Amino acid sequence: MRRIVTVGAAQMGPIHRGDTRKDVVERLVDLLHQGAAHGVDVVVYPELALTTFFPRWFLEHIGEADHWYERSMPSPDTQPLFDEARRLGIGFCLGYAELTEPDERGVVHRYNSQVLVERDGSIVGHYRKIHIPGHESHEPDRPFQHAERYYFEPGPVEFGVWRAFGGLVGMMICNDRRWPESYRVMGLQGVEMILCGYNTPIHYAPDPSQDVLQGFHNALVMQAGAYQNGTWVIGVAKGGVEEGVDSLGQSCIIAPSGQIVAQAYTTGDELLVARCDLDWCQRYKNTLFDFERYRRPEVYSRIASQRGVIEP
Ligand code: CDT
Repeated sequence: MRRIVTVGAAQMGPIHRGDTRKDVVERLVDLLHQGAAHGVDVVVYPELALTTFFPRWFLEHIGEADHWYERSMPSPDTQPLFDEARRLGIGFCLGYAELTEPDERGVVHRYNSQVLVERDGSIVGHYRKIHIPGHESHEPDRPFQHAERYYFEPGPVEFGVWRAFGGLVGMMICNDRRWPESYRVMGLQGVEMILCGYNTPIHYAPDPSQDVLQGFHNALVMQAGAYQNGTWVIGVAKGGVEEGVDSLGQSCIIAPSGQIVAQAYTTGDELLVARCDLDWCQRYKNTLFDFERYRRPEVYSRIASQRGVIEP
């Protein structure tokens, strides 16, 4: 019996500042219903799928941003999505801003998170974004901010892989997809499908020559990560012009061969569907990327011990 997982990549168009959670959850449920019509097993939503991409604004008092975060998952506003998904027998992966309870020192933590839910409604995994891009303080020369490093702490736990949908499923969020270590840490746990939501502004203020290459770089990193680890990669955007900022669409479903098997053709709410054969991963994991046979961890020590460049 081949292990086929039918995936719905639920790209979203813009979410504006005035949109309520109820408005947004209705859109998520609509995409879920589209998935049900295609017989999907799991629907993958973007990074920060419940709100506008608020790190584009810098609020002097971070507590004023708390309304953009969820204090629990499911939260009261997302419960209808959990209920409908369970009724339909469809799993999902949802990106959201997480505000924790105070820890033992009375400190709350803010993470850019994703939750993975099985077809029976149980939460199988929770991931907190590890690579946080952008800047920590207000940068007045930018046309818009990318203050993720102000709004989110980096996730403290390494990339995980969970048993779900009959296979081995991992998660990453947006900027994580640009780092080969993200894929490899999951590859070393046998990952067969990586779920990745993203918000990628077209304009990159530190080097605008990259603007025209956003789509190329998006595909480049995810195709390479899929191939080099013999895994499916599902990349799902929140695209389009949101509060005046244009963001990349081009959500895609990538096979373990590195080939794109489905790609969004709009920048709005759009569901891509693909039947993903998890057993196809073994063609790569057992041959060119047979890690046990060919990897040389004894000469890779810098990868895990050194952060920046040390020139010879
Ligand atoms: N959300 C996110 O991580 N976006 C980044 C934008 C580039 S860094 C300002 C990304 O890697 O797509």
